[in-house]
Amino acid sequence: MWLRYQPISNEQQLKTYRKQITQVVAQGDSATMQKAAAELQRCLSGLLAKPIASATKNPAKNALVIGTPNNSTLIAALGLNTELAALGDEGYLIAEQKINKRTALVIAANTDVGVLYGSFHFLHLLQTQQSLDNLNIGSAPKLQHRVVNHWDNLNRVEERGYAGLSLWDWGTLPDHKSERYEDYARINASLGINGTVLNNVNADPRILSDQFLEKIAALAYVFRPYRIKMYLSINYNSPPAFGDLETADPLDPRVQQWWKERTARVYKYIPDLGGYLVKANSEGQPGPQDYNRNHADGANMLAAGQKPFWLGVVFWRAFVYSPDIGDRFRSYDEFRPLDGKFADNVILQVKNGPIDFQPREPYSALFSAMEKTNMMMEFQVTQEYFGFATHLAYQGPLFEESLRTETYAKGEGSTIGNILEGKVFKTKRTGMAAVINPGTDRNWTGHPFVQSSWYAFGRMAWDHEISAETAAEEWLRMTFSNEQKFIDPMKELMMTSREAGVNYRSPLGLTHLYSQGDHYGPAPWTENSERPDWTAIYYHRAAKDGLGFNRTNTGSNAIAQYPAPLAKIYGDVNAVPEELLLWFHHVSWDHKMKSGRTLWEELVHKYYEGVEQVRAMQTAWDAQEAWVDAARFAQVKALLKVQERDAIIWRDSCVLYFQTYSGKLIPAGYEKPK
Ligand code: GCW
Repeated sequence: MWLRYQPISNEQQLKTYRKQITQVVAQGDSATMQKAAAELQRCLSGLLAKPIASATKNPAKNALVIGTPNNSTLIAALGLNTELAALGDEGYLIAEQKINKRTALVIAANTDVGVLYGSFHFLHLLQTQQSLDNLNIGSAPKLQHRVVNHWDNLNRVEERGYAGLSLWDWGTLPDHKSERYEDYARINASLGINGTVLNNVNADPRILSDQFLEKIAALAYVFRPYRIKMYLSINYNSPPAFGDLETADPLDPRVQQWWKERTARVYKYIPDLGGYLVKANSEGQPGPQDYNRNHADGANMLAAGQKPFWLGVVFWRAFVYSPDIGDRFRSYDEFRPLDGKFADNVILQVKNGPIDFQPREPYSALFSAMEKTNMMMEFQVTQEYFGFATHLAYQGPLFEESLRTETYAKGEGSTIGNILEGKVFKTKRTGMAAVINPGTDRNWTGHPFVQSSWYAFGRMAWDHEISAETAAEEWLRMTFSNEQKFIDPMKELMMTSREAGVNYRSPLGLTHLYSQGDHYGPAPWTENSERPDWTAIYYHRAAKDGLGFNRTNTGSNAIAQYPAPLAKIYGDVNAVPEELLLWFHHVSWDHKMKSGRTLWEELVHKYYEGVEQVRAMQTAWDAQEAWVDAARFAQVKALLKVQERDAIIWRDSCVLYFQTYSGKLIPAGYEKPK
């Protein structure tokens, strides 16, 4: 991962750093402070290629002094109160200071976890070979809940995992605590991630049994010093599943009492539990609607069970869609009427798009519609729709595109990022989650570049204004090499990789052309399934007269879910961004595109462009052998070859299939389908 701590290769830089950091001085003795000091020791010894001294007092010249005004007399004496006041409970300050008239570098915060985050930031500076002269960095997270989600089943098979079996070895917990658990905590804490949901949202009720709680408590113990809170996905029907009641009706007092008691038991095992995550009435999961109640009834009942305890919240997922309606684009219809009805410790967890983690989606209209509801983002790092852990598809650009989308909910500046931050609707609780994929694979994520999406997610959860490009560059420097000749082409490769994935699968706003079930290869021809919205023809609506799903007022009118200025843009076939064209419009094959090509020609062009982009990625990677170790070089090279093969399959399947409707030739100049 990005915590490799290899020696600094630039000799001049190494000499300078060695002079600038002579010693680590830490005074607080909490577990978190000890972890911060240990991480600095471990990293500095690696980067500076020599052991580094540590002390608890009398800093030498050029010492690195870490602590809070409460746990360190050295920090308290600096009188940094004004600077620290602005940084809250998790922020930090990294600055050059004088201590006893000697120059020192200081990592100061209001809390121990702030010091830990500051320590990781400081290490990033060295890992990316930045200057330490005149340091004065203040940073605080913009969102409160920065959470990773695991879709791990209790039998260790991961739903949409693709990187081996689940990290959580339930069979040997709680007695054996694999050292990977702590490394996992370090990886997350290095980004400021402060929560994890261990188990699949398609939740097994047994997660709340004493047998599992004991195991979870052991993991919570490992994560605690890194201030990573434990959350659990719960099954809504737990009371009947445990055999205690015949109902899970949220308005039944026996059910309410059951959850209070069970939750009290959970807090006995994990006193600082963060709360529950719930997938209800979605894809066959049970929920309050089974008892003729709504999502707010269900969420609030669980939230009430949390309230007597420490800061507990309920993350209630908005990923619902019903087969009976004409347009799956409609979790909006279920949730919008409930705006303002959710308890204050409920946070609605909303996927970035209205359908399902597709290579490109417009934003979920809930973000601009739920003014009185806490909401958090759900992104996907695991590449369910991006070629699993086989294709290279850095998700940073997708996250950035989503977070920077202007919704106009309250005029300009109402970006998704600002809504999440609570700046637009003044909501109290904020957050961002991502479904990640680490498993027993030695490199954690299967494809080494999936790590980069985890990294970008963490950085953007801390600060949604960090760009995909910045995150890519940081990750490359820490994970591979600081060599500029490597960084520049690799950054370009990463920045193109998501768009390549869009182009060879579903360009111009097409969506969900996957073979059903596995979500890997193409099957735009799927038409028979138990549900109409589980077919591909439902999404693309290809016909002799054209292509695309009409969501304007002459179609499903889903466009009306968006604020008026945006609905106007999306609703106008000439104003809608072409990358979303077929999401919102059914367009004739001869429709003129901005390039001057017809829709048909543009579609072919994009599919072919996607394959060419993968080939360019191959060429760029092949030129990097000098900067990458042999194992990773060979692995990525081989995977890119598979990706090229798959991209061609996607291109040819889709182009030839759509050709049966357009009835037009593939324009001259493109290679023959294989
Ligand atoms: O995209 C769908 C996936 C399911 C997943 C579901 C969800 C966990 O195909 O595998 O289930 O989304 O997000 O709940």
